[in-house]
Amino acid sequence: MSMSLRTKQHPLIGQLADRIERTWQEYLDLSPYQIPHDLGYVEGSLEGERLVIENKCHQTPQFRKLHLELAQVGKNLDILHCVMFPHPDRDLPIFGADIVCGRGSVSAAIVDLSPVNRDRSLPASYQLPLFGLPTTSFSQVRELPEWGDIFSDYCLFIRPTDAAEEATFLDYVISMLTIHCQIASQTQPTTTAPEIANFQAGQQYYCDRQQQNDKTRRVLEKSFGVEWADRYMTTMLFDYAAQVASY
Ligand code: BLA
Repeated sequence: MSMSLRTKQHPLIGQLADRIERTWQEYLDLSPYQIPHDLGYVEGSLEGERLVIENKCHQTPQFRKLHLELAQVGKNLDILHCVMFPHPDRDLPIFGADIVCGRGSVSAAIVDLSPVNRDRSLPASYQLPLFGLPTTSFSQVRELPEWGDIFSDYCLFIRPTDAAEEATFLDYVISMLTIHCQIASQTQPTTTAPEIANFQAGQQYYCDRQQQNDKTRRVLEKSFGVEWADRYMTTMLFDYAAQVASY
């Protein structure tokens, strides 16, 4: 399960990518997910620096798509992006994480379990385990952007300032991911159409909001152009199941 970029990136990215994959393997029953044929590995350099993207995806009985992406812009910008989209017939939040490193230091590290049901609350089964997460303290907590109303109270958005804070962030991500995988693997599908429509609408809202992240869009546009960036954001990064899948 090795990806070639990770050895060239900021060490926090390689460490998190390895631990995410190990956690998935430990708790979930992974099978292959078909990435659109031209989007697994992409390279571009239109007007800016060279952008290299490596994607890896899986699916499981609970998740429509587990997506881990590593990207590198020139020599100076390293990115890890991870999103777990549940099948829309499960009352499961969306796990998402993003790390952006510029010139050797991490500028943004974010993780969340974002609720998708109508009242935007996490399922009851998550409350106690998440409440039990160790409390963290970081010297630079960042303010969420305007489109960030999708994130839960457990969202962590920081700029780690030293190795100890990086390690604390890493542990928090993996604790949250482990809770999610454990609960998800015991969750049964819902069969009522209104509930499925509710979860689907929540996932769509999440994707619509994430597509408003201009910082991501601009990086992609600079190397691949406006149209390609839009297609990538809507089909690879934040696509939602348009119909109830037949599985
Ligand atoms: C911020 N995302 C950013 C930034 C860049 C990217 C350059 C600005 C860094 C900073 O403010 O310090 C770029 N992120 C990318 C690119 C990809 C990517 C190019 O994933 C993929 C190819 N973003 C996500 C997910 C979350 C997320 C899953 O993809 C959260 C779960 C959040 N990224 C996120 C947030 C910001 C950010 C909240 C800060 C936005 C802001 O401050 O305006």
